[in-house]
Amino acid sequence: MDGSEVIPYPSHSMQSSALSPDAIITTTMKTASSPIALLGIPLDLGAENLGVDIGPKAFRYTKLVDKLASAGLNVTDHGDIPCPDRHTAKVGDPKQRHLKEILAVSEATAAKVEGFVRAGQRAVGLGGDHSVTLGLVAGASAAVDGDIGLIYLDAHGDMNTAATTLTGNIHGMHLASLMGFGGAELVNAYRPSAKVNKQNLLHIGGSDFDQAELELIRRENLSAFTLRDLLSTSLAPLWVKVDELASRVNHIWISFDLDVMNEQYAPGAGMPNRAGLSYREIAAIADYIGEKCPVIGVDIVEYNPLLDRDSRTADLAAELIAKFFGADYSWYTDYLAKNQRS
Ligand SMILES: [Mn+2]
Repeated sequence: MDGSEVIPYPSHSMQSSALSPDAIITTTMKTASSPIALLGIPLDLGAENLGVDIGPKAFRYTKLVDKLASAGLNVTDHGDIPCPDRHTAKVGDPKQRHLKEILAVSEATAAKVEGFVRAGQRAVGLGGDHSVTLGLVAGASAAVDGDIGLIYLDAHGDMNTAATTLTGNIHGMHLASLMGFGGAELVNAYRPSAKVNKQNLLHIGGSDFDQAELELIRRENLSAFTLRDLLSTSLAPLWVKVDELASRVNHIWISFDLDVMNEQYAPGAGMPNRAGLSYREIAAIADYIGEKCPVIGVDIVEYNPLLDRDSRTADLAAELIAKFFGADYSWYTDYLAKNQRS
């Protein structure tokens, strides 16, 4: 074999690369747009996983705002919504535990978020258990007259009602409430009626649905791209669903329960998950959403710092918030920022 037969190595490998030059340019040209208002909701009354109430404080200790700023995002921290302590709060209705307190926190949260969005800002909500999403989405929805899609990443359905719940914990019900299913108190939180049209939900990464949730999904023809769908088909069908949603609404809220991740990548979750998404899967999903969707707000919920290891979960959360907003923060961008010579 003589040298003339050698195939030039770089051109061949570049042509077969999945990431086209166009995609590379798009990725590096990401820039920040409207300012972002950050709000903590240190609520744990919707769940029974002790430790999620200190999530917002721990996110701040791990310099979340600085990380997002390094991604080019203009973030202002508006502090925390005051939340009652579980040791003094009364349970009330055992089928909707702490309903009264959760409604009060939801209304205060919604009023803040409605104000942020009406002022042209995007929002970040830090949980707290997942019931904080009730107020966050209610506020965003009010500001845009209900023209809102909801991309909901969670291992669970969160679509029980007081009639179907097995635990009485509201962090398993608020998604049903946001779409108008279930008891009047939760459905009518902040504003009367549903906050999100059921056709504008995209649930991603589910693996542990209750029977009543599966029945609701089938009966109402809700859109869910489950972990099994992902493993069966990979991500291309999800891109179609994301594109469809982005074409139907002018605003999208992203709700991210850390338990959608495999526990290797997010050990600090309220309910650590032995199944769940890998880092490369969520990085690709968040990147795609950030590129294609008009994201008006992001919540990161069920962060339990007591179970985190080396801030791995907090770092992942910062990276995903940046990606969902079309920016970039990662180990790699951090490395570049620290080693830039000019
Ligand atoms: Mn959840």
